[in-house]
Amino acid sequence: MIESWRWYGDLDNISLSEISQTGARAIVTALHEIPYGEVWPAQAIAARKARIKAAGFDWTVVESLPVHEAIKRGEGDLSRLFANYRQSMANLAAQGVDTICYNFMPLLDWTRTDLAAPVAGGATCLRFDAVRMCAFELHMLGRQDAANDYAQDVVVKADAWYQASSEEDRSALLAAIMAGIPGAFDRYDIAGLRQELLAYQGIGRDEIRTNFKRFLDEVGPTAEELGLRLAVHPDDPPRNILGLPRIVSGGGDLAWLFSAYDSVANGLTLCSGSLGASAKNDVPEIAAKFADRIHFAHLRNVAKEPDGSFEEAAHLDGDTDMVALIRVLLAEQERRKRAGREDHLIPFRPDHGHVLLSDHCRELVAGYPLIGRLRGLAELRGVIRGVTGA
Ligand code: DNO
Repeated sequence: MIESWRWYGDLDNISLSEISQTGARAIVTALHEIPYGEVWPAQAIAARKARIKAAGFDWTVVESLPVHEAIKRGEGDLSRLFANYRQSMANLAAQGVDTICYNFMPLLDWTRTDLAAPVAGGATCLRFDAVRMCAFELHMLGRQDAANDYAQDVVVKADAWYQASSEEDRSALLAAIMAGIPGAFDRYDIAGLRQELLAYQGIGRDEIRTNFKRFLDEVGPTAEELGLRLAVHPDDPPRNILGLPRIVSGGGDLAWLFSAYDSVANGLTLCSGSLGASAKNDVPEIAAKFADRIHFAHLRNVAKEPDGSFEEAAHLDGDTDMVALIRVLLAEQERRKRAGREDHLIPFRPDHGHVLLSDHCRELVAGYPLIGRLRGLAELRGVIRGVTGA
């Protein structure tokens, strides 16, 4: 497997030379400074590639090439947005960036309610708390229907949390929920969020599926021509958020997605933490079922709670059997190798990580600490070497 590391370019306080000390050999990045929907210029991609190469890394996976909200909503004349996406794909392909991670989550990307939940010994982790998410939706956003999306006892606890909360608690909650949106664009306040939700009115699961299929029909053939692989990132968490349908949440969704546009170019970012946050998902089983569509892997773990809350566990702890998952990925690599594929190695990155030790002393992108991910990478590397016997 190819050890990779997510780097946010100039928005990242972690330098490429620090990353080289982790032993990772590939960088996963994006031109986060370019607004969604605009073309990624060939020169900007080439400059980023050269900078990464000069630091001794390869750049073959882009995370993410974002899909504009208008495409997810299927709104208006989308020809310019599709053409721009295809042009960015061509510009990436010209630089040898051949794997495109993206998502089709409406409005928000990964969603947590707490960016610094305590872990024994002084570390912190990311947490999704069903009670606080419910409080946010019901009381801060005023979305009455949210009561149907949570168990009754969660709704009761959410009322209590809100009544007892301070202004500071509420703004920390909003900031945590917004933290998943990468790059510098599109963070919302409550009024902005309400406005954006209005734009999704009347758009249900079927409509989002139709719009997703349309996107694949528009960009899939280009991916095939250019030799690119599209790798959709599953919903995180795998449940509807703010009442907006999420349609890449489990095995059934993936089966639909891969048949909606049946091509190996239409593939998956196997994110064990996202899929693993639903009790319905057996991650190693899902990985085995769709192995030939896995173009990239995010490896991390979560510990789930009965009410739908979960916390990010250390990479080898939590509910997903990471060793079993890695066995599946290694078996798929072997299959590709036997089939004569030169590019049989699957890139993966240690996803997220606890904030550990000196991580507390610097400002870092939420979820992406240096030491926490270094620990994750070291543990995953150990499992991979152990399983392969190398
Ligand atoms: C979270 C990430 C996601 C991912 C996007 C891909 O840490 O895994 O934000 O980059 O969903 O489009």
